[in-house]
Amino acid sequence: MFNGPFNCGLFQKAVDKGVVKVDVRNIRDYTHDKHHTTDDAPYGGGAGMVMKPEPIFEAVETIKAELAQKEITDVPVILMTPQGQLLTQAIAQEFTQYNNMIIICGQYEGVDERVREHLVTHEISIGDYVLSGGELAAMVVVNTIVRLLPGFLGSPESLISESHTDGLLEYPQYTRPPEFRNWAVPEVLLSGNHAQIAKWRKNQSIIRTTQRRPDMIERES
Ligand code: 6GU
Repeated sequence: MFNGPFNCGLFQKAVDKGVVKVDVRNIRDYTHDKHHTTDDAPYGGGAGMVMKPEPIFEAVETIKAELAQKEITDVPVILMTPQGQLLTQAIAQEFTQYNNMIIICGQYEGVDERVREHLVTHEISIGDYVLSGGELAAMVVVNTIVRLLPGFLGSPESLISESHTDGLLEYPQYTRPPEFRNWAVPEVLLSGNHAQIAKWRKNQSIIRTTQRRPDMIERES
């Protein structure tokens, strides 16, 4: 499941350049019964299954021990869950401070509460909707953080003006040709007047954000 997003395009390049290293583990490898059981019925009854604590603790503790051999300690342990803190650009930026992180992909039905209480340091959700498992969400989190790391982008300046970085959506972008099917590129962009262009772009960002995401304008003021 992780092969697509981590093994193509810019992300693959980042892996090749050593910007990031991803190590995917299968929780089933940390079970000891014949059926590699990772979940069980909830105490108290109810629908669905709950992920058992033992394989998750064993997996995370094994990884922590491997890292400790390399003198890496205090690694954050993130649980992907729809009950977590909502991922934002600011949170992604905060996570760039860590050189290592362990991410647990929970299943929607949930993980045993003792995992949250005694193993996990952060809980993250990627939005107010429900995925069948935390894997896709984990890939979103990793991608969002890793593209901010030095060496990921060819021109890191692209990070400055993009949507959500300064609390506004990005301005409209155009490239050649100057006229396509009678639709012209705004004059100002061809003017070479950089002050005017900057002013136009800022204005467009504000208009766009007001129209599409009034909640973002309110949050800023
Ligand atoms: Cl982190 N997990 C699941 N299962 N669903 C989600 C989510 C995470 N974030 C949004 N929906």
